[in-house]
Amino acid sequence: MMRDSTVNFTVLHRTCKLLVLLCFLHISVTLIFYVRSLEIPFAFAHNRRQNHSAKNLQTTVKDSLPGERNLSFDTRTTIAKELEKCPETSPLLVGPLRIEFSAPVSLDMVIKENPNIQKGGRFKPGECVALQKVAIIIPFRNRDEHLRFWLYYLHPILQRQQLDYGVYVINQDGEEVFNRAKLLNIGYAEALKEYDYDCFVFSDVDLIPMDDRNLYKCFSQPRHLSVSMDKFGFRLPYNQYFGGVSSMSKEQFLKINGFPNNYWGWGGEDDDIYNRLSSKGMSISRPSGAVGRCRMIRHDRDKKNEDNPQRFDRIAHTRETMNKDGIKTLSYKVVRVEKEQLYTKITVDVGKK
Ligand code: UDH
Ligand code: NGS
Repeated sequence: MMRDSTVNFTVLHRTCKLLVLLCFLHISVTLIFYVRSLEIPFAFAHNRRQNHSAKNLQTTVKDSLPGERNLSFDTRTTIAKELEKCPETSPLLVGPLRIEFSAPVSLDMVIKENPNIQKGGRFKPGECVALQKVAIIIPFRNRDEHLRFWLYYLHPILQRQQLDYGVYVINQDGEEVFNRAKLLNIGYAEALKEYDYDCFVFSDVDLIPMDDRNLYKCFSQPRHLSVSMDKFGFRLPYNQYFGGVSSMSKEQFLKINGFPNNYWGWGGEDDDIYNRLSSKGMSISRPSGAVGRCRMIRHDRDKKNEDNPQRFDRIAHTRETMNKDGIKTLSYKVVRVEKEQLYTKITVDVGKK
């Protein structure tokens, strides 16, 4: 009897041990599966975050993840590369514009109304990759009031045109005779030091387009943009007129050796540029008279910009002089570079007559 109960006890003991072992095994397996089940959603979350970032690259900088808003201009450039190209015709254009100069404008006001302009007067669209990189070059001296109007009207227009652009005000230092064409050459050279521009718009500071369909970009031929000015009764003063606002690709500009450096004072330099273009077999592209309407801000004659008495003789010899005088022989000194919010001001010593 005693032996039987001992045997039973031993069997029971073994069975219990087996059960405990089984329980332990079960718990271990359950634990392993539990831990793995925790890793699965983690892995999903990880993948989803990556997809989300990729999607952002394809949409706009404005849709960026928190923390991306403070990206530098260069980082935003990298992101923009993933966007689609902008359309040939921007959907943001509105057509004819009301332009008036009766009430003065302040720079603070222009800055507030154009929050997407980057320091130095740089902009690129957030929704697509601009078709051209455009440097806008303004020859300048003592025309601050005109510059404020120009910035006030042009920044919104250029943004609606979906351009990747920068505004460069080339300020002639000192009191010597003004040299518009040389300042434009300097603007070309200085802008290229900063960014890989492929198009250059040369604009007087006192000319404002009256229609945003007048595109400040480059075309297959050099472009004349200020074709229909109020002061000329909204028509060209003469067929070869190339003054005011014009645009040229880098290639077109280099083909004519840039602009002349030796037109001191008023007049003729734009005719010389026209002669250069036609001598190289290029024609002038223009918007229609309606789209090309523009207003000039009335002003008194500037000091140190009197009529250049040599201009008629110079324009009679463009073909002979253009290879010796131009961007290849440009010489000047940069006095100061100021990165304002709405433009880059480059003060230069152009030398004297
Ligand atoms: N500019 C300045 N400061 C000057 C002179 C010229 O900023 O002291 C710039 C400015 O961008 C201006 C451009 O150069 O828009 C052309 O100047 P301009 O004097 O040649 O042309 P604008 O149409 O005045 O402004 C024309 C004066 C009328 C001359 C008539 C001659 N018979
Ligand atoms: C021509 C000038 C151009 C000038 C144009 C318009 O006569 O440089 O008038 O001038 N050519 C010569 O003098 C050789 S404007 O009325 O805008 O002052 O751009």
